Amino acid sequence: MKILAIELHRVAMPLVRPFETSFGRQFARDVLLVRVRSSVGDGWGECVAMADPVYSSEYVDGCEAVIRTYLAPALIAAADVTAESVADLVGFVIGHRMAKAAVETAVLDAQTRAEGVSFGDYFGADRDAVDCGVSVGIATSIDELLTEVDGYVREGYRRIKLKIKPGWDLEPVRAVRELIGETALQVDANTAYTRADIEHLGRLDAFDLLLIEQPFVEDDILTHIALARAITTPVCLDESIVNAEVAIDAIERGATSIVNIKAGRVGGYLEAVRVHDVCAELGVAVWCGGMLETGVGRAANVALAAMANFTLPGDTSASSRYFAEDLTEPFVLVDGQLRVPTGPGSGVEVRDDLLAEWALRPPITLS
Ligand code: NPQ
Ligand code: MG
Repeated sequence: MKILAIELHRVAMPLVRPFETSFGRQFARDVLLVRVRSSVGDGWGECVAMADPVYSSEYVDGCEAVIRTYLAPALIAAADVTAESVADLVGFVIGHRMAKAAVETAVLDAQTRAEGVSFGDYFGADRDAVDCGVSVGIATSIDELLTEVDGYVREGYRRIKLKIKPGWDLEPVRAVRELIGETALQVDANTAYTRADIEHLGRLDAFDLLLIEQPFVEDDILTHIALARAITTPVCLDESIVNAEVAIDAIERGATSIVNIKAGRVGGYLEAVRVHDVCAELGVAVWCGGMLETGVGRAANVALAAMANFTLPGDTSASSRYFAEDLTEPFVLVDGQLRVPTGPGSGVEVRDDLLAEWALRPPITLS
């Protein structure tokens, strides 16, 4: 296809409740959406970067700058663009994987819509619905946490994930384990601990957790290896896994025995499929992470999570977990699952009324 123009839309999505992690509290999702206009039709991609560089080095204004200055001009100048060639066309830019992923996804959406192929078929999904978990933020009290978790269990979520940090770990985990009985439970530290905490984290072994996610800083594979050797709870990397080669390295060295896959973190859905494949070859189960996506990103995540080696419930929650109203038709939990869209491309349609209503500024058109 020929890329005719790339539009950057900036939307503020109000969250149904503030979401607190070890790196801060979010009240709204300030999201960048990319629309490509091409010779074969339009496509959408969602950028998962946050407003501020407090979770990843990438952030929304930075992603916009990289797309405007480098990625969009490279694609618009190319004689022919396919989803499979985007990574090479933008490969001269180092890093900026979240920005690249948003653009590649928009091209993939345009391409597969034109071909009448769904994302699920394109990725090689082997089921029509996926098991869903929910990520639960740090609360202001144990009582408040239990009320929130109880609501999710009643809604049917098949796994609970608690955000933890030093000072908010053993007690909330103990209380939630008591509340939910045998329901699957895991924790995510978002890099909040250090090597000195290994013995303390070993106390989580008492609570029969599915895994502990990213306890240490992302570049520090060695400390994750030390933890994995010291405790029985499986260690799972998120922020550290930036491509398939790093996944192989971390797995072979014993730093991670389960892998969280987020397409934005690895530079796009094509690389996410590669991470899935190498993990499958190495006998390592994967699950689909989440970044508070609108329906645009959620649709792609649900399709990815329907691949064979996604054997654990993902952070692919229903739209209602985050938003009273989604930018697309809402994803609704049915018996703890979300259905994989079957229409061409991502299979969802962006609501122009909400896109305009929640816009932070008029769209920027690059051509
Ligand atoms: C994680 N996601 O697994 C991330 C962290 C996270 C669902 O726990 C705005 C944008 C706010 C991205 C808060 C979940 C966010 C965000 C948390 C990502 O580590
Ligand atoms: Mg995580």
